[in-house]
Amino acid sequence: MTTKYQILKLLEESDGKLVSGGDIAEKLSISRTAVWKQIAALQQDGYRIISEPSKGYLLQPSNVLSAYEIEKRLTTHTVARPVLYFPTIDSTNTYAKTHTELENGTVIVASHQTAGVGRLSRKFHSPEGQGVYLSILLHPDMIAMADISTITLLTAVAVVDTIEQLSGVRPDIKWTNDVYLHGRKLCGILTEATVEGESGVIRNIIVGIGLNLYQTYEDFAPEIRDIAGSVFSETGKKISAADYVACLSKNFERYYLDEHFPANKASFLQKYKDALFFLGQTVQVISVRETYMAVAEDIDENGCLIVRKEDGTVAALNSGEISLKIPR
Ligand code: BT5
Repeated sequence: MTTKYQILKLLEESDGKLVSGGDIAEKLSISRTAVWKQIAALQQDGYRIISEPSKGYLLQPSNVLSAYEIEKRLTTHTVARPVLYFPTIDSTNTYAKTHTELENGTVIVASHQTAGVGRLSRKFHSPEGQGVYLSILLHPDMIAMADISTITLLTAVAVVDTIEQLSGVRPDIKWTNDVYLHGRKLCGILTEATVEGESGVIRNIIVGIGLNLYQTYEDFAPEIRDIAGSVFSETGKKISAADYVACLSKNFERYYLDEHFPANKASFLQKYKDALFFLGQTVQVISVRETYMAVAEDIDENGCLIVRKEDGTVAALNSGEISLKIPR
């Protein structure tokens, strides 16, 4: 552990009492100036540390996202071990795709993305300090192409469980990859895979999850202001990003590893269906080829959306190229 985090740990363990610079210096065999420099670095990271001249330092409750803060909260065996944190990155999915040598379960987390991506190369707004953006890298043993889209559904259930556990409110799911609350999108999921050209074997899966945490409606860019929301705007709760990453890692691990995905498909698909907010309603189906109105009836065992068109015919929609619009 670096000196900076050794000092942080001493402050965390002080039970609300001031810790003198002299005591820290002695315990860690460093100079008081070195202590002071590390305290300044911690403050720079966002820790609220009060300094009382000639008495010492006091750590106040702080909301900081870092690998240290996530690791402190982790209860997983594989997911997020290790966890890599970047204050700013282009895209956590891009990082995972270009660093597939990292271990199975590695999680890449950022507080800000300069080139966050959604499906079909759409932009995912990832402003600094307003949300949390992460990717889980997986090296599956043997996995069918069709199961990749079901991982998106599994992830949506893990996200919904996590937000409920931390805020007390259970959000909804919009097929296929969005988490909503009060008709506003809080979270988007993008699952990608790398396939070996020769054999067609799927080598890596990258599950990217972006969550809006703290925005008010005015904070969103004009093009998404009417459709986007955050955990704060919809529940009034400011949950910590580190709590969220640790809790989501645990929930994902449970559904994906502990329950032996895809053997548990039926049970998480039922949870997925229970969270869908538009079953039984008329929706607009938008594909590259056509746009039409249909009643959303069910989700089948492969995660396809079953719709009944106006002429009475039934279709099973595969997620890839299709978007849904739900009339308000
Ligand atoms: C998604 O695509 O929603 C998948 C987003 C995945 C983002 C994560 S963040 C970590 C990882 N690294 C990445 O680079 N990506 C992943 P899609 O269903 O195609 O939705 C994109 C659409 O959602 C956009 O066209 C906007 O209309 C809307 N949108 C963009 N940013 C948003 C935001 N922050 N909140 C709500 N809606 C947003």
